[in-house]
Amino acid sequence: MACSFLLVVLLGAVSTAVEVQQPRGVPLSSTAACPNGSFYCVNAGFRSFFIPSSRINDGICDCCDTTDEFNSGAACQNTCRDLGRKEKESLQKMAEVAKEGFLLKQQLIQQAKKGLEEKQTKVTELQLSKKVSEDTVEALRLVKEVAEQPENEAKDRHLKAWEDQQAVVRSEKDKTKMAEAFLRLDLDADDLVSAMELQAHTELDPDSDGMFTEAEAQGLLGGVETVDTVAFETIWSNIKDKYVSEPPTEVPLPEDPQTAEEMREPPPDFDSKPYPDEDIPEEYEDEDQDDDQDDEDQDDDEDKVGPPLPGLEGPSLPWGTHEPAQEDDAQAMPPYEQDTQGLIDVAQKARDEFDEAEKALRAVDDQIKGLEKEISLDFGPSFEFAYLYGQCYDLTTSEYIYRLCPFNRVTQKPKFGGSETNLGSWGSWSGPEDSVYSLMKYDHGTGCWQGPNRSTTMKLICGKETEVMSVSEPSRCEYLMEFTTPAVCQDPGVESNLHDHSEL
Ligand code: MAN
Repeated sequence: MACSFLLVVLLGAVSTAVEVQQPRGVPLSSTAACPNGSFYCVNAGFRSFFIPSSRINDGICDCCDTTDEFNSGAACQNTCRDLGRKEKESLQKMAEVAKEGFLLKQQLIQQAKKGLEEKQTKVTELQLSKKVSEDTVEALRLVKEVAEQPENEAKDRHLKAWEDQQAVVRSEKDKTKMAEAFLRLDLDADDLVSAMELQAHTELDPDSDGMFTEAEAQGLLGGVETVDTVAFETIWSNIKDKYVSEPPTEVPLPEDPQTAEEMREPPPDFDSKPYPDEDIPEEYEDEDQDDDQDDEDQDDDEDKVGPPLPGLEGPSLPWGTHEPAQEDDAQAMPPYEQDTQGLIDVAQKARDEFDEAEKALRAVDDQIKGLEKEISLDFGPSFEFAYLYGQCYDLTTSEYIYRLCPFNRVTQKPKFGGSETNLGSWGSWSGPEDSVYSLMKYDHGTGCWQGPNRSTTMKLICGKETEVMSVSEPSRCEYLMEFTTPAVCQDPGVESNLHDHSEL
């Protein structure tokens, strides 16, 4: 409809050489009266563009040259020159940034190439150093193994001696208990334990049915009526786990002084020294001197086996610790002898040196791996992005602190406390085919509740500074970061998008 005016309305005054009379709303190159229902804003001094014909004379100034509102009475001002000037300034500014950025980019490229060469040289050096380190580790491993053999033998000897001594202590303790048990069981002090005497200890009832019969007692005695101290040794091993030392409620005390005297003597047939003295390892021999102390310590043990009976204090153990004052397990192994300790010290030194060498080798290896990884990354056609490696850039918004570590990862941390969220790890360059290095994709970040794993697209924009300009979340858990860097600045002489119509 609006186009019906077009052919009849010409621009008014033809006052200057640059002003052209033309049909309103039709580009000079077109002869159609109303091309595709569009109206052409010439916008001299700014950019020409089409608007839908429906916007003609709608009271809103669409063309900066006011030509769309020729019959609506709208008071439009021609702002084209102003807009053109501003756009020109802005484009000029961008061109300056691009120019400076492009210069910076050249420096980055030079640095990156130098850095790459240095890294390659470093890898070669480190590989040589790794070989030396490996040889050192192997040599020190041998030294260590040679030193550890006598060390282990000496430690084993020490441990064995300690265990043997512990076994003697346990055996002596058991014999003491056995002797005491015999005396307690032998109620009539005739040096024999009978089935009837055994019956007084109802805890020994084999079937624990509350009826400890004489036949059961005899069974425990091996089918005989009585056993002497020698035969009791066999019986003892069968009953000792159940036996409790508390004397029966009525213990008939021997009245005959002769018998009482005999009771003070240790039972004659128990061998209180089952191991010959010469078997005692030297390192434990001097413990004999501790007898007094040991005698005092014995009280603890006696609490467990009942009050001491006359004649039971005596059986001395071969290594001097003739009564364990406490549970066997609670006793600490004595310190190593000087010779053994010397061997341990030598072996320990060899171990420390070996560990150090291994650590040094690992460090060299890690360095090589790190450099090889860096060298293998795609830092752009001229390594212009290499300088971003190992760096991190933060942007704080009202809610979060975003951190971008190029070629590594992107994170989001709540500003007022809370844990960090991974917004993606370095994935790949992902710009369009003609500008692959304009976008970076970081993916496989922290899972989003009922959504995808978080990911970030980083848009690289030419700038003199390297910084994160903005962060947005266009779709839930999919982030977009705008990042300026000189590395994407193009040679400003090559292309220009400036369509300056100010000459029109
Ligand atoms: C967190 C942040 C947000 C994200 C939601 C999704 O709050 O990572 O960016 O949108 O989780 O639940």
